[in-house]
Parts: sequence; C-alpha cells; structure tokens
Amino acid sequence: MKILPLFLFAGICLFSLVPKSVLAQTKLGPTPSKEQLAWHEKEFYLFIHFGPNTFTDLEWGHGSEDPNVFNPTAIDCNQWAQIAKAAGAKGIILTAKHHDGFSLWPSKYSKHTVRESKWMNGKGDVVKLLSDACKKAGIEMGIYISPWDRNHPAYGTPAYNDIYIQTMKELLTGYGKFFELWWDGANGEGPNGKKQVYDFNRFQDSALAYQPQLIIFSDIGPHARWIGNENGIIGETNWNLLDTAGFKRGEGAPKNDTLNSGNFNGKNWIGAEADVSIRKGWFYHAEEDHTVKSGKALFELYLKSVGRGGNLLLNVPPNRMGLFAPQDSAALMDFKHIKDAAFKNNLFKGARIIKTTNSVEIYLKEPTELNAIQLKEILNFGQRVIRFEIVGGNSAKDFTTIAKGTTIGHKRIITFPTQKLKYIRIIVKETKANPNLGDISGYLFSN
Ligand code: FUL
Repeated sequence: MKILPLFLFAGICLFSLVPKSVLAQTKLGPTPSKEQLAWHEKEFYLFIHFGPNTFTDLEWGHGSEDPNVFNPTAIDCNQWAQIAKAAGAKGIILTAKHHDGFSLWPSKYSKHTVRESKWMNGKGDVVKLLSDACKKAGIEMGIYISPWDRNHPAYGTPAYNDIYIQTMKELLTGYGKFFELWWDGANGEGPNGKKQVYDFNRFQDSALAYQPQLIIFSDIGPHARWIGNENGIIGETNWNLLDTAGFKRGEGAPKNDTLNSGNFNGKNWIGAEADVSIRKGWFYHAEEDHTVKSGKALFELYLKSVGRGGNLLLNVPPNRMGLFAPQDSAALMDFKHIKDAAFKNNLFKGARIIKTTNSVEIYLKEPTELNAIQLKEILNFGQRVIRFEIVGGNSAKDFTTIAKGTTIGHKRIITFPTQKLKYIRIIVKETKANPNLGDISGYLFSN
C-alpha cells in the first residue's frame, strides 16, 4: 500500500485542540450534555459496598438483621479516599443503602440505620465521613440508593415512593454535590411480601431537581447505562447511544447484548459504565481474600472498559474494620503502576502527522516497536466512526494490516502483537459523517 502524499504539515504535534473543521460542524444524532462529557473524562472510579452484609457475610441482606451487627472497629474513610486517589480513581460511589434497607446515614425515614447501631454510639454517619474524606482527597463522590428495600414497612405500597424521594432528598441536599446517582434494577419483595411499583419518573425528576448536574445510572440511564454484565467488559462495538422507549429498569430492560454495545442509531446519549468487583463478591468476605484480582487483571479490565469507550466502576469493599484490605490496596497500587508504565512513553510524540478527512498518517523518525494504539473521538458533535483499520510498515512496500476495529468513542485502545513500525496509517473505513478524531498515541505495553 502506498503512503498518502507529502507530509504537508511536517512537524505538527498531535491534534490536542479541537480543530476548526470540527467547530464548524453540526451535530449528528444525539450528543452528550456537558455533564456527560465531563463524566466520560472521569474514566475510572471506585465503588464501595459496605453495610450489614460486611458483617453477616451475605450479599443480599434480608433487612431483618440486628442493626448492631454493623460495627466497624477502625473505620477510616480517609484511607478509602486516599487509596482511591493514589490508584488514579476520580471518585467513589458508596452504597448508602443496599437492598437490606440499612442506611449508612441516620435517615429520618427509616428505623434501620447507623443510628440504631452501637457503632459510634449511634452517632456515626458513613456518608458524611466519606464525603468529607473525598473532599479532602480531591476526588468526587457518588451515591447508590437501592430502590429495593427489604426492611422498610412501607415497601410495596405507594407511600414508599414518597419515602424513597425523601430519602434521596436527605442525601442529595445534605452532603454537597455528588457526581453520580446509581440505580440498581433489582425489584424484589419487601417485608410484607409485596414488590414495589417504582415511580422512576418522579424519582428522576426529584433527583435532578435537587442536583441537576447528576449523572443518573441505570439499565436505561437516563445518563449512563449498565453494560449487561458485571464482569467489567464492554462490547468491542460500543455506541454511546441507546433506545429506551418501551424499556424499563430491571426486568423489562433492553437485552444484555444491546446494553453491552448500545444501539447504532439509538435516540439517547447514554454512555456505558462497567461495574465489576475487585474480588468475587460485592461485599467483603474474608474467605474471598484469595479472589482479589491482580493489578495485571485490573489493567486488562481497564483496556476492555475504558479502552472501549466506557467508564470503569471498580468495587473495592472495606472489611469489618472499615478499611480496604491489604490485598485489595496492593492490587490497586499494582494496577496504577502498570497503567502508568504502559502510558508513560507516547511513541508518537514528535512524529509527523498528516490528517486527511478519513485517515491519519503517522511518520515516526525510526522503526519503533509498538503493541498499542490509542484513538479518541471528539464527541461534542456526536459519535461517528463505525469502522476503522490500522495499517503500517517500515516502507511503502511492506504495509500490512495491524488491526481492525469498530467504534472509537471517548477512547479506544487497540492492542496487537508487538511490531516494529515506521509508518502507521489509521483509516476510517466507515463513518456516519466526517470523523472528529482527537489525540492519537502509540505505546509499547510490557507483557
Ligand atoms: C446488583 C445488586 O443486586 C448487587 O448486590 C450489587 O449491588 C450490584 C452492583 O448490583 O444488581
């Protein structure tokens, strides 16, 4: 294959600014809000499952647990926030209330809370401790408030919808801004054996009235979506677009495959968020200490989530002391180390770059070993690229195909067997409209 014409703009660096041609463009299909654009930039944050289950070794508490079981002996939310920060996480989402209904803050609307426990003589508030710790560490906080409540006596009656709204109000008006509100789709039975008919429209309107900047996550957004699995793996094809009309959260949600890849022509911008636990369960269980994923495994997950245009929400559950366990902290630090090392040297730095409408050519000074290329799409005007190919070689004669892929989105990290390359060409083979590619960089990840 022949190299495209001359390097007209020899010496320019990678396009880090939005090019004029992009600014002049009009929107194509649904586009992200400014909050969603900021959310895409976050890429990686932690999830914290903590509550009575930590002490009873359950995953789904029954709601009838004695509140006194909740008694962390050395809780330190600063440790959580500092480790999150050190791991490169941009925030922490806390299970303020899981399905057992136990509130990690002294909610006025429940009798199953930290107030009823002997922890800190009933004066404790985990939401407050974590929100202070996140502010101190300079990371953001999000909140998981399970609509399913196996404790609340009103669950299963219309009154519960109002109670749920009041509960959200307490959290959304009492602790400063949260970046995300996490809605689980689970809808089981409550203490009276009844299931709740959730009024999600009112829940949504109320939550956004209290905190308009919130990104609300659920199977169908409205702002961020579940990816159809809890393994942290987003589809290789990943549209930030989803059709939600006629679908519900939980049962009645779009098919898992659809959630995993989005809809090609979806009517709403709803980015993918991959939730996965660092260990087997969502809550801490000592017998699962050996299941903690290695730093390398976490980096693989990063490539399959953030590297496929979504965000990674990694659950790290504190132990019964109320601390991240040493294994989990060590794995997080390994992950950070591997990730930093992987992206330390952008081998395309200083390269000549030529951009045409549908291709980008990278001309390196000398043949260079590479096994990863990172692409980005500027999303302000819509996600566009359908299919691309990466070709390259050492001379015009020996060009071969290095990788092929579908969709780019916020970030696409393509890995391939190590090759020595001097010329690389990214060709957009199919696109909905003029592609808006952002920075392109190349790396040699160590194996
Ligand atoms: C699920 C819940 O049922 C699990 O307990 C956990 O909270 C997970 C993140 O979402 O649907």
